[in-house]
Amino acid sequence: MKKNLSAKAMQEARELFPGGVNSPVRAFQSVGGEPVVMESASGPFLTDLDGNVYIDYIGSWGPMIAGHNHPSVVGKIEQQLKRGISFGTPAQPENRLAKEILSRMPYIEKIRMVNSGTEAIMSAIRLARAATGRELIVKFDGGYHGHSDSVLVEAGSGVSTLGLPDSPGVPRNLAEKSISVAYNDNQAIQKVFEERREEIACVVVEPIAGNMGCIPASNGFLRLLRSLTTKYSALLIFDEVMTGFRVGASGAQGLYNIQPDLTVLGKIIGGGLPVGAFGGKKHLMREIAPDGPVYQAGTLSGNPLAMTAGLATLELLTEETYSRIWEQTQKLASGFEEIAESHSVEVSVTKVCGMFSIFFTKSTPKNFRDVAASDTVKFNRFFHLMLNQGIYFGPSAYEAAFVSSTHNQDTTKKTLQAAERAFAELGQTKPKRVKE
Ligand code: KE4
Repeated sequence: MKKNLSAKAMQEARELFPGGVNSPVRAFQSVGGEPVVMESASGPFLTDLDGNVYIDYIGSWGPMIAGHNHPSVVGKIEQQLKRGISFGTPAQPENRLAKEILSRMPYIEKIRMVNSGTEAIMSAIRLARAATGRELIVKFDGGYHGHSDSVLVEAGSGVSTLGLPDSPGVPRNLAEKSISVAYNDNQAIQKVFEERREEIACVVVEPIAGNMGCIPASNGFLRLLRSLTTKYSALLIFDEVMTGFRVGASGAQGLYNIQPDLTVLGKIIGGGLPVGAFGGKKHLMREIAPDGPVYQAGTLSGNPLAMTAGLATLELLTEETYSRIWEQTQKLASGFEEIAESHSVEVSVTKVCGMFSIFFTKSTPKNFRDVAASDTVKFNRFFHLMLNQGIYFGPSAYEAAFVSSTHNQDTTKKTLQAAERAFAELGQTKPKRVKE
């Protein structure tokens, strides 16, 4: 594949942005090699500056569940564009999107729109601390909730020792107000509540983790979080920035049928334009300014174009659409497992509707430590073997892959044919024909 225009563009970008990017994962530092610079996208495809076409499993990290540039989404954005880009006043597009979200997520009675998942989580944590009068935040190792200080903490040495800053610049005394424990570990979370129950303002969890690869929570684990937070008057915050309207019509809370106190959304609800949101029970949300004293604001919050793109995307997500997405997700996952096995390459593939991950390890990872113990070097080789055949996965073993409603049996077949060659290379065996 010719990539000299991408290389040239990256050379210029490195003079403009840290790492040549505006978000670290895009720099390929985890997988090595040179990032590819995209020129355009349509449906399940990305096209780079050199004209190479890729089947896209990033989907802009989740938002493009209806495929890139879906005509209906583009058309509705164009209509709104003619009426105005941003007013800084209340406007109808925000009402329309909020009504659609509340109709799909009955546990959200009131919502506040913001501009990113990070901002939504940061605001939800502020609300939880205000509503409970407590300060301690509990999160999970491998859980990613954006880059606000309170959630950029890593696990302390012991189970419930204080959090350590996960980045320079995060004040130690703030990091100490957060604890990070193992995901899917009932004993660990019970121990935290035994020792610190009076201090805990909230538990923040990805009900289906997507930032250590795709790792669904066990049903019992989420039910335990719900019972502990209820028992000790802490708030349960579901971070559904990634899973919201991806894994099903009502997100993960619909799949597990568990009611969080607050839900955080992003990605899909903006249809590819900057967005975030947090919402929950009315008695909590009325603490948010200007109804209540908890301050939260944003110049472009509720931006008419983002609201329009989000609503247009949600309107395309019917039960039939989800079943098509789930069908291709399952075909991809089982195809990867079969092909890897035929070349004696140990993989474990996790999947939920619209999301999957390929881990180079025998047993299915249940938490961050399991993922870190998998063969990430082999993942990196797999990533490049696929990229060079026009299949674009997230450039990190700790990211999920995303399936849109425009992926179909043809893109699945082409992806599995590429996987046949990639696993043959990894297993040093001969590639076989992928059955039709
Ligand atoms: P943003 O601030 O990036 O809009 O959202 C942060 C966030 C919050 N919660 C969850 C569960 C998320 O997955 C994210 C962001 N996801 C990453 C992908 N792993 C975005 C990609 C990136 O950082 O470039």
